[in-house]
Amino acid sequence: MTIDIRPTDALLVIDLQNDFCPGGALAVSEGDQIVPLVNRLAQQFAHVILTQDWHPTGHISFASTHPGTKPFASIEVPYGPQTLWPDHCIQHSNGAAFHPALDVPHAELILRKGFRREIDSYSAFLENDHFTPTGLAGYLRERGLKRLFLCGLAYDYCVRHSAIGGTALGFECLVVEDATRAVALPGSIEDTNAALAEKNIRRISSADLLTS
Ligand code: VGL
Ligand code: ZN
Repeated sequence: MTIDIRPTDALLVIDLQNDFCPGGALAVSEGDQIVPLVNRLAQQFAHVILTQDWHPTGHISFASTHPGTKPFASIEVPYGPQTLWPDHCIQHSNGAAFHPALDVPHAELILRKGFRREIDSYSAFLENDHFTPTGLAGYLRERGLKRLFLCGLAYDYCVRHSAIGGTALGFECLVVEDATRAVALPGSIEDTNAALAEKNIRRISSADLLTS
């Protein structure tokens, strides 16, 4: 079904960065394949916001920070469980840069997240301590932006938690499923589908937004 884009809608492009694409430190299978589609989607929106995973060295989410651990394991940190990752999206590195083919010159905000060494942030709204806001909700409210279409990487981590976090703060969030790709750890896609369904967050297709 076709969804009409309103002046108070925004496209939220999550973490379309080199490290999440093939060849990157935390490569998501086919992560790069969504770039042309994201570019086309962005052309439909007056308002586009990009997020950028932006970690310092020694970040709490890096397995390398915790001797004796391996990437993709889970550990307990002061705010609860935290999945460990390979070092990725280090501030100012090429891996943290947006995919070179991402072409959204009219993007209005680049929101960096995960920049505190002691707290990871999957959600574009709330860091993983479930307490520290990123400021995005205030930005959207001040700008009168109410409905968000989410795309980017990764479906089962930052897209998932951003959609759920935005919904909890009163924004209507829809996930443009074919404009995402997943890390796909065991069960993570199924968990994400269930978590989105529980919050009544719709998964739509880019075809619902692209009329031509
Ligand atoms: C992400 C794992 C670690 C994401 C970021 O963008 O989905 N996943 N950092
Ligand atoms: Zn990260």
